[in-house]
Amino acid sequence: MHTQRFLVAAAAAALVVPALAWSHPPDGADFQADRAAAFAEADANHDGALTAEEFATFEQIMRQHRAARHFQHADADGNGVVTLAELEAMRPPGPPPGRRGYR
Ligand SMILES: [Ca+2]
Ligand SMILES: [Ca+2]
Repeated sequence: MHTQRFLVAAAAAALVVPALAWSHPPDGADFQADRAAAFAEADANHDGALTAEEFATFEQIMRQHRAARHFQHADADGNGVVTLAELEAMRPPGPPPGRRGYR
């Protein structure tokens, strides 16, 4: 019955591998978590909806979160500061320079 035991172990391994892959969620999941956290933080009266004033706070928090994520991404060696070399080595998240602005 060694074969059966091997199959169980293989099945368990197949379940573990996708779980490990989730420990590094894609940016989309990060963004959703950020948005949920920012919403909760901005909803000052906790009624589950944002007034115009609360929405302005929400936007401000989202900007800060985005800046913090960009900073972490730019700080390649993780020493807490971003050098010009690190900025130059980093792939820009937006459109390439010279093609700024939206249509
Ligand atoms: Ca509210
Ligand atoms: Ca650095």
